Amino acid sequence: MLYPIENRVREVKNLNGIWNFKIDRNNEGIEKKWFEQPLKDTVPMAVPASFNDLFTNAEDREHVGYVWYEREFVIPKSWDDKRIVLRFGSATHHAYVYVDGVQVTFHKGGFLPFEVELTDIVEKSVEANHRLTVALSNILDWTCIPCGEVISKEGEQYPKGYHYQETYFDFYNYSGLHRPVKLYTTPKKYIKDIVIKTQVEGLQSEFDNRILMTLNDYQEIEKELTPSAKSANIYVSVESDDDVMEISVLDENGNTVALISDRDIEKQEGFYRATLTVDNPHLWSPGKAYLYSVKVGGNEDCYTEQFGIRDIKVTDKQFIINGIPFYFRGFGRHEDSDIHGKGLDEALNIRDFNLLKWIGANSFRTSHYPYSEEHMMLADREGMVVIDEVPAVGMCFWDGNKVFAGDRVNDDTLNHHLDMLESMYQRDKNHPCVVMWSVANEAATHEDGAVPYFEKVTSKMRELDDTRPITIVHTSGVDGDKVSQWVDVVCINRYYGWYTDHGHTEVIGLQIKNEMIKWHEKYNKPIILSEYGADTIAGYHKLPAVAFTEEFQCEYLSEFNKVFDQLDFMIGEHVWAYCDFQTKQGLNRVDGNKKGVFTRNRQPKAAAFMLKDRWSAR
Ligand code: GCB
Repeated sequence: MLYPIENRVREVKNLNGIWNFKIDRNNEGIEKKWFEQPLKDTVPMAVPASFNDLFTNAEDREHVGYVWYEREFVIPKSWDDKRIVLRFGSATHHAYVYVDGVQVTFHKGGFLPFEVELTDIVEKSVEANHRLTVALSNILDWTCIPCGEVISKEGEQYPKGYHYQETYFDFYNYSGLHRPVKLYTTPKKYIKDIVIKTQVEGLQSEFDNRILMTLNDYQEIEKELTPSAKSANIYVSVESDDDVMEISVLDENGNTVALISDRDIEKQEGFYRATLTVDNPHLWSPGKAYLYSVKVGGNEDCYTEQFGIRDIKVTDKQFIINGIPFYFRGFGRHEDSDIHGKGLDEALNIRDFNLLKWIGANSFRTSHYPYSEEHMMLADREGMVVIDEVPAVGMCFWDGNKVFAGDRVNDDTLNHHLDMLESMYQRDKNHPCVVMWSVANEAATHEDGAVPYFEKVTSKMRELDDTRPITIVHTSGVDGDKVSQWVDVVCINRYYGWYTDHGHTEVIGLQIKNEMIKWHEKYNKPIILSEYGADTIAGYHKLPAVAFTEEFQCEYLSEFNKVFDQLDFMIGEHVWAYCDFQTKQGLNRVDGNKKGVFTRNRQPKAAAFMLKDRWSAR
């Protein structure tokens, strides 16, 4: 799916701003056809934003079910001959969309974009002004990802109608129109999609296969080797109902470095293919981004898509980017901030990337859902390596109850999961920052029912993309896990000394080392510790350290880090978490999860300086 861009034949109109908003307290609006008339008794609401933290009362903040958004938009006369599309960056989680009282689309899945063509609808209307209404539900159940269920309780202990949204994941169920809403135009015959794959020839940064044990070893080769290659083949495949006349590759300065025109383009029923070659390409490398563009010129339409040239290989002990073994240092993160919730905040994103660079991080995982397109574009530009995760989270019970036995995760969940993989791939396929797909976080992969489920999930991901490795992020133990035969890299979340043997940092080294060795013996694949961390209250100090102090977080993380430096198959450390974030209320959550190395307001705790010291190249 292409991102809306502006050029001489395409226009974009932003529908962000203040919309009318109404909470559907009895979840009756759809039945009563609220969409047919302008909404009554509305309050102002910001888009993009989560609606939750903008309210001052619990009833509105915690509303379970539908909320309604409404605004007007105008189609300028100059758009008369254009194809007009309405596009949502995301709507969390399920949305019915109406224009002038008529349903134009429905979308399920809160973290990926969707769009609908409006040309016919607006053409039929004599008015320039149109009413856009969105009925948005934040209910999570077992037919969707993330999974959840609405719990109702009755009896004399509970007020009438008592219910709440239960989730089995650790972030607040922020809801709303979280990402930009846009109208855009294309010519009537238009370019539908562009897939760009690259193949690097003659890598010259091949390293000498010495054993890489410590983070320092990786930093040495990072300094020694400059990624370079003799040439690169760029395979471009375009889906279009406009005739494609020219496909070219532009460098960062806009110079054409390869071009194929009409008669050399392979054509087959709406699909156009070309292979272009770039000599001595600038490679897209971690921390050293270089972005080329493919420009597709049609008879009527034109689209320019950025991409990077880079090579990825995975061995039994290494993750190799452009011939150079790569060590993931960084975080699991969240799109989360005060007031905005999960709403896109471009200023916050810039601060985040500046902090990631300051601390010496080279990568992050989009735990636990694909982040905004604007976020991914920044990662491309900043050379930040990304593990892109589908919103498959909340598929595990900690009390021994089964999730994959049939009555919870079911065929609908699976189908939705497969749809979301496809939609994530379609959105992010051309981003060089994405080096690996994560198809789930902490699912109960020790259950028998998880086996057929993840066989389908992993093969779908491979069918979609034959260029990137895949992973599943585990909570299951090494003996129980039943699915890692299908992944390329084993990612494990571990909290030794926190959720087990709480406060005892002296057990961490032994426990993590023993376990990592067993995982590697079992699967012979490289391992990333994709989460480890301790809740830490900023400004809370104690000597000797106790849990929740800044000193404890430093000691805790260091115990893990020491072990990573002793195992040559460990290829990364992603601390949980980048910064503090909001969760549902819970006995072990004091206004959210405090495992951040930065506060929710993006200021450093002591561990940030400790990690900066470890991660920064010398
Ligand atoms: C995990 C989850 C993450 C939680 C974290 C924690 O394993 O993947 O979503 O926030 O643990 O802090 O408990």
